[in-house]
Amino acid sequence: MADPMRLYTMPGSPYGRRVELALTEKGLAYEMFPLSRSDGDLQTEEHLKRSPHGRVPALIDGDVTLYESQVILDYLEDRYPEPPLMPSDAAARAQARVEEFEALLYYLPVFAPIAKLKFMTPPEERDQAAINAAVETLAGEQDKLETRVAGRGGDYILGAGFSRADLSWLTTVEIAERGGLALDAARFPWLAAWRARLSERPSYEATYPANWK
Ligand SMILES: N[C@@H](CCC(=O)N[C@@H](CS)C(=O)NCC(=O)O)C(=O)O
Repeated sequence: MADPMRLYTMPGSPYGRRVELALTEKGLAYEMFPLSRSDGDLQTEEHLKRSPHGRVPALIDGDVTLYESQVILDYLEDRYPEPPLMPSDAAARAQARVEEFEALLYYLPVFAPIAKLKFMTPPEERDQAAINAAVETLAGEQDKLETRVAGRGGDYILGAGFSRADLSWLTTVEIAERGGLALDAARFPWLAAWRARLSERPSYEATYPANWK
């Protein structure tokens, strides 16, 4: 039997957790290797060989070593197509990627200042007014997501079917919540109901970061 895959990530990383969710949804065996920025794990010679920019996630599958979460997800879909996490129709597949890019290229950069102000700053040095302002800016981005996906009238990000777009947005809105943007049903009713639905999938509990419990 092949060795389990090896996933190097930081607990809670939205990039790493979307890969963990995909591995779990596909029923693939993997071992987790949690890394710590503050312990210097991202800059070791060993990790830089796996991920030359000193980031997570990185995945090793036999003799294949990959970094960049989007590339890893594409590899998993190509190499282990069942069960599929992408729609079969070309237009719907493109739409799934648009949603992934919305999360990666448009939403997460708006979240980045919050990560810096909150997760990378000691509590006594945190500027709460700046955090509040950044959270409100992010809430504006999340309003756009709420309107777009609720407008599709389905249970999932693309509308009717569960897909990789759900994994990417789930990990993204949940890291935002850790940063202070509550997934409040009054402001984000569709997203709050969707998160409750996804949290009933076995993959949710299996990949929920231990340090968030
Ligand atoms: N484009 C990369 C982004 C990965 C990324 O930025 N990961 C963060 C963790 S959430 C990281 O490793 N940051 C390096 C650091 O914190 O020093 C991907 O999708 O894999």
